[in-house]
Amino acid sequence: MKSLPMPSIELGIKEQAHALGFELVGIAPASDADGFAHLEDWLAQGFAGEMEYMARHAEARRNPQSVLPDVRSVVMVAINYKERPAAGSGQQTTNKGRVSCYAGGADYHDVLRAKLKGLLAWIQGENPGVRGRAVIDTAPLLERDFARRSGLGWFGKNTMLLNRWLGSYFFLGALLLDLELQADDPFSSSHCGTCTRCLDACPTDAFVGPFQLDARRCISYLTIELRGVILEELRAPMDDWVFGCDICQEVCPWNRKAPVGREPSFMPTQAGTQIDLVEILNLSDEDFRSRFRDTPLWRAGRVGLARNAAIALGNHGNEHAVPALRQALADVDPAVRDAAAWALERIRNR
Ligand code: B12
Ligand code: SF4
Ligand code: SF4
Repeated sequence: MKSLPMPSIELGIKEQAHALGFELVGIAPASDADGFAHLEDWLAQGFAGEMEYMARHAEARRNPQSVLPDVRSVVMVAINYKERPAAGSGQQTTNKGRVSCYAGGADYHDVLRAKLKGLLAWIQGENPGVRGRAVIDTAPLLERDFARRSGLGWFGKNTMLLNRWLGSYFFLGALLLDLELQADDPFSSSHCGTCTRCLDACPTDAFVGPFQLDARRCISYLTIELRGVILEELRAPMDDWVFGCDICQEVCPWNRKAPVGREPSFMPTQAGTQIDLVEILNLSDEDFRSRFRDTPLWRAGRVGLARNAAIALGNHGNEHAVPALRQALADVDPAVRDAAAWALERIRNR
């Protein structure tokens, strides 16, 4: 009697990853990142702004060996967070600020870390002694680079990794292993064609050209990463975004037909993707801590969110916000005071 062929470890890893909720999984060899020269160029042009961790750990992004010595393979996973469109979504509501749809639910770092640890435990069950490390923005690794290389998709002109089925509303995660695995073919085609919708739609002109983003002008950087005062010319185009920005993905044709995400923890919580700006502007440190501690918005800090809320209120131009903005003129932080003064001036001039 013929015995059935043993299922390969690669197949087993993929089945487990799907069972854990990852829509995409691919395997890349643990060699130098193909796009490292692009990263060097990007840093040299100053496009990273104040994200000095990008420059500090730049060399480490050349090869995953710097994250896990003896690494042999990089298992790349992707999980969909696309929101179900709500009635009236996209509409601006008076005194509400928009939060990027990636941040309406749980913090993706926590969700992916737990799933990747589950995957590692399964692999170690099959191959005792294997060492691995899960990475979700938590170590220097060019994630989109390895995702393309493991066959997950192509670099869109908006710099997002795109997949024909999922579009770009997905998070990436990596599991570095000291186990030699059969790698998948890299994704070598591009499906952007002559389209330039993302480049044309960016309200702050953050794209220097296709595939090149000057983060210093990106609303995502301004609202989440930048500490201190936001350049005046960028405040009006920020509109009512208070945490992240989805515009260069919203306009992408590949996201139109992409399925809605299945992971329950990414579904918007009560705060959701529209938050009350006046409430945010006048939050105390303690209120901020208790409301946002375990959410993605924690990263912006009380000051960052209050500054962003003041700018969004100025852009709404609604006089109801004047008392809260006046109160913010006495905020302990100069960036909040500056944004509140700008917003009051903008409302007055309307
Ligand atoms: C720094 C960072 C940012 C910065 C800078 C973004 C940027 N485009 O570089 C800011 C704060 C602006 C940002 C914003 C966002 N980010 Co971010 N970010 C990162 C981080 C930590 C590093 C990215 C990086 O290395 N940038 C440096 C540049 C040089 O690299 P790159 O853009 O990936 O470019 C690669 C290729 O495009 C290629 N390349 C570069 N130039 C050229 C030129 C040509 C001609 C070609 C062909 C290729 C090419 O080589 C590069 C290296 O591989 C990654 C996580 C990680 N560790 O990788 C998440 C990550 C990229 N971000 C993510 C997300 C979700 C976002 C936002 C959508 C969040 C939001 N809604 O606000 C926005 C999207 C804005 C945008 N259009 O990119 C996801 C993207 C998932 C995906 N499907 O692509 C990641 C992977 C996090 C994750 N684990 O899921 N982010
Ligand atoms: S996230 Fe928004 S601001 Fe940043 S590049 Fe995309 S459209 Fe422009
Ligand atoms: S909007 Fe067009 S150019 Fe931009 S990423 Fe999508 S398909 Fe590519």
